[in-house]
Amino acid sequence: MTFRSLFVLVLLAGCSGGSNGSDDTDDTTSADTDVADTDAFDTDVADTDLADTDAADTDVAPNDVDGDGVTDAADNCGATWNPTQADADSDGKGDACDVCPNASNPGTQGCPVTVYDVKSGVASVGDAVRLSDVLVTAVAPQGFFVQVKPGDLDYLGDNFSGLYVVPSAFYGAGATVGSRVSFDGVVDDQSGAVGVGDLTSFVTTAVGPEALPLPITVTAAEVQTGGTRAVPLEGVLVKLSGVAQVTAVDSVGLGFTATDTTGAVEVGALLYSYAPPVFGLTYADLGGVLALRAGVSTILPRDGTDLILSGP
Ligand SMILES: [Ca+2]
Ligand SMILES: [Ca+2]
Ligand SMILES: [Ca+2]
Repeated sequence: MTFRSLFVLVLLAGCSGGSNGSDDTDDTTSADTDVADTDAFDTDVADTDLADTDAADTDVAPNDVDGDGVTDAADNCGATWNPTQADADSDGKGDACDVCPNASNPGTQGCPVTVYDVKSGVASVGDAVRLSDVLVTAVAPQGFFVQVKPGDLDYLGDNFSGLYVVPSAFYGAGATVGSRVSFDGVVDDQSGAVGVGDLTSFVTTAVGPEALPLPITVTAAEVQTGGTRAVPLEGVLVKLSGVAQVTAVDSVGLGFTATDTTGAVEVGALLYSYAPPVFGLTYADLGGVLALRAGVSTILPRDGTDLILSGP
């Protein structure tokens, strides 16, 4: 018998003993089983099971959910495997999970964005964002509109230049028309229009009041619900180019339908309680902030200068 054959025989004998061979009645005692299972030759199932439930295997997971070797409490991306913990902007959010890895935004501070980013979809609903030095164009009972105006460093045109901001319980109250403000908040879907809400900071950077951007001249057809400019100019100051007539009056509130030669658009009183509209009245000037209200593209006059009756 060669040495190799002898080795195999010994191995087989070991397995037989570990699997409760009938020739070994002592195997049912705990002492005997323990010895067999820790035998160097023993590769049976029982031994593997013991290894899987031993302390070394289960100690790692509870406080390092992503298994990157950094405990949850110290991990700068607790749910993302990033053993190097690289954090280029040193804001405490690791590069692997930092939405803006090169723009410091510690804590609840949002990533720096422009109004255009929010309105054109560069930033997504749910993103924490920071808007800086934007101009307040109108103040509503429960929020305010901001807009980028020609001459601003980040001005990129009329489209997607305005949005509505909903303050939180602690931040955003007290915005005034013509002031510049900076704030952190979350991109939200405001009944179909994209804006910013849930503010986590708010500061007035310049009281002003600064001159507001001139209204964009539009037709009713362009800004009515589904019109070609209704979405791009949502949140932007607009003004109808021609005379508009009251062709329908809402049964509740002061809302009405204004019709020019191109189409009909809804007008609402969110920002200004004007005199009740009368069917057939005509306005030489009709303007305000264009806003999607309950799914309806609506012009919101800000004051008397946005609603000027025509002729006698
Ligand atoms: Ca970890
Ligand atoms: Ca991690
Ligand atoms: Ca970072």
